[in-house]
Amino acid sequence: MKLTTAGESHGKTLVGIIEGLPSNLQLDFSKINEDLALRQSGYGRGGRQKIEKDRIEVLSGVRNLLTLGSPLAFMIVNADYKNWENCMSAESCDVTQRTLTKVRPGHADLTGLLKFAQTDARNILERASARETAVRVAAGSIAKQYLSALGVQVSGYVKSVCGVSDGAEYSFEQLAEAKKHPLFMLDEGKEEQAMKLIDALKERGDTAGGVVEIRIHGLKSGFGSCMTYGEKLDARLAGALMGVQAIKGVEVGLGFAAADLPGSRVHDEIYKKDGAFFRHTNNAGGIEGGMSNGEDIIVRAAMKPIPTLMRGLNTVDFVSGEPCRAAGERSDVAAICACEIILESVAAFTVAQVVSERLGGDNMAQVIKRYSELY
Ligand code: EPS
Repeated sequence: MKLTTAGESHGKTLVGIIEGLPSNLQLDFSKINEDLALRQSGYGRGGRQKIEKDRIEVLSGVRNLLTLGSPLAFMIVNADYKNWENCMSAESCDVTQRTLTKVRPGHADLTGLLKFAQTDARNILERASARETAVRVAAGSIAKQYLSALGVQVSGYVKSVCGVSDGAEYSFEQLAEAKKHPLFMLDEGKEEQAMKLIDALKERGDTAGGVVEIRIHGLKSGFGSCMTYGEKLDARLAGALMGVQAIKGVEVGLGFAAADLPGSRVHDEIYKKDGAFFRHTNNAGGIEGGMSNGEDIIVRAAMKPIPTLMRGLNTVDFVSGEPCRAAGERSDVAAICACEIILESVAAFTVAQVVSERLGGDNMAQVIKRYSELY
């Protein structure tokens, strides 16, 4: 299973193509659009989300709500394009409008300009923009429907915002509550505190990041491999999560905390009852030897603060070479809720890829039968 995305932030449309889906997967488009709306939601988002109303429009690969086994192509239209057509069109247009040369620290602007031999960072940032993640959310939502047919669920919540951290542990079932909250947090006191902090940062023209936890529930053991490093499930998930804009760190299970503890307090002891193996703890985050072990898979990712600050940071104008403040027309203050649903989607797509690599299957009935035969 493979996803290709295309599209610029203020271009005509975003596009996705998924190859390798089996036939006869029943799709619920309203669920995909719900995930797209969640990506646009959350406390601290900026003006752009008032313009967009993201919806999936399927172009091929589906008939009467059922996948055909052919490439599934879809688009998500950029409503803002009408305001940018005169400088973003593929046809001849006026590229002297909306140029960006006051390169933003933390964004792709400067390194992209040098690498792609450009003088206007617009040619870099349009693609580097997190707008592209709308496609990954739609694809991840389809992957969730594929996994759901096997009894595998994916969920998550926001664990911290700019240092306001929820240290509690929650059951998988409790995570469903998170999306009802303005910051997808489960501790209301912490959430209140985080919202006040976002207000204060907005006032100061500053931005926030945070930490998101994603869980995959119900995946049988043996997905991934201990035999070749590229097939390790933790490596696949970490690579996919790190591939999301603004992610600077990923951990699995206890993660970095495991390095500070003796082995007796880290490794999950193994028991057997009625023919089934189980553990009382899940410090490994559901992955041992690069393979799922049947417990919940737990991954956390750290999002850096948004690099477009309304107050601007010190930088240099790429064309004049003069010191200046970085550009900032409008910006999200925090996009941690978007980050949560994006990471959930990317994790779901990665697990769906790993499942389809192991099980193959031309049609859903075959996939479901093969999955049911596993331990
Ligand atoms: C982004 C800048 C902002 C964000 C955008 C990502 O867009 P604009 O420049 O239009 O104000 O809103 O994210 C989205 C549009 C989105 O849908 O997530 C950036 O520079 O990365």
